[in-house]
Amino acid sequence: RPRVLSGIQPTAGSFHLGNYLGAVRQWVALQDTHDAFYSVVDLHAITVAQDPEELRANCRLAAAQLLGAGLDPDRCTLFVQSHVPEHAQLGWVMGCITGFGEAARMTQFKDKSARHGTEGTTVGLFTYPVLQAADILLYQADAVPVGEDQRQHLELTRDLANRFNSRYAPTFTLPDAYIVKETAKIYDLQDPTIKMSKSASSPKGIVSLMDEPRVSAKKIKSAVTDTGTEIRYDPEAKPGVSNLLSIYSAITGTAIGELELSYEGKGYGALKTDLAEVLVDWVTPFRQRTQEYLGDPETLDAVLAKGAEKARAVAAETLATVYENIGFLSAK
Ligand code: AQP
Repeated sequence: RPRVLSGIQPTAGSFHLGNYLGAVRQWVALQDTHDAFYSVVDLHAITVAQDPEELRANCRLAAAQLLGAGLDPDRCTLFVQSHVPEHAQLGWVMGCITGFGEAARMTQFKDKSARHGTEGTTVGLFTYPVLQAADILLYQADAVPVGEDQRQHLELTRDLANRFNSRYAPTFTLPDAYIVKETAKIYDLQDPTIKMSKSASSPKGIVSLMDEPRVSAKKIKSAVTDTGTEIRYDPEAKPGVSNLLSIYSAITGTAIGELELSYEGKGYGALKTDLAEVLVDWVTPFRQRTQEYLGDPETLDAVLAKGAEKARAVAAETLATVYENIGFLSAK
């Protein structure tokens, strides 16, 4: 079976609709076809300041949401990044083959550092994509299911893997980004020209999956649409309506063309009302399942402990090969 690896940060508590449709939904599907490794990437989370108690709670909340979304610990390996020390270890090695200028070209870093200012921007935020490369390469992943915003980081990962392989010895599998076009970028409900984002969206622009469903329904109903009345998928001319159609189609599995036909002659209000209902129907059981996992932290922690053990077995093997190929003296 080909292998997949992906991660999600335990920041901001609830996942948002973009995280789910862009990434987590694919994670669930890929459990059936791939040897799947999924991680709550807490080392990445601390690239911006975190409150310790909140971080701990958010880590469990992230794991519970992943299980609530349908990850099955018997069919995938679910683990917390800091439980597998090889991530930080390989991260260092990767940093030593990354050019400063190469890292400085990452657009996510440019965006985030612009938001945090010089003092608020950590070295960790700068080397984030280097650690991400280590996350992926440790597991010899063939594919990495992510949203469009991660494409550039995936290209860096491939460059670093290639560089290491040719400088030392063939060591790493070159991973491909696994990006589902239709949901690769879910947009902010209030500003459909920017992606829905934990850190950049206004509260009204983001659907947080752990919010009361009626709150999310209200946000859908007050989403910004476009001038005109026609319900048509046209991201250039009608970004707001197109975003709603993408979300609708992804949740229900109905093709966008079919949705366009069924809303012919109807107004934006009808589309929003129906989408709000569809969202509530999906998110209500998701929240219930997540809350059940949260209510049983012992089981949750046991799942994560078992996941870490499985992940470590793979990660340790790769790191040993890396150390050997670099020329480190064996510790034996
Ligand atoms: N709007 C989005 N549409 C599609 N996919 C998205 N992802 C994030 N936003 C969208 C994907 O979600 C996965 C987890 O991402 P993360 O843990 O790195 O979360 P994030 O990038 O911190 O999420 P945000 O909301 O984008 O946070 P900020 O604002 O801090 O950057 C990834 O696969 C990502 O592509």
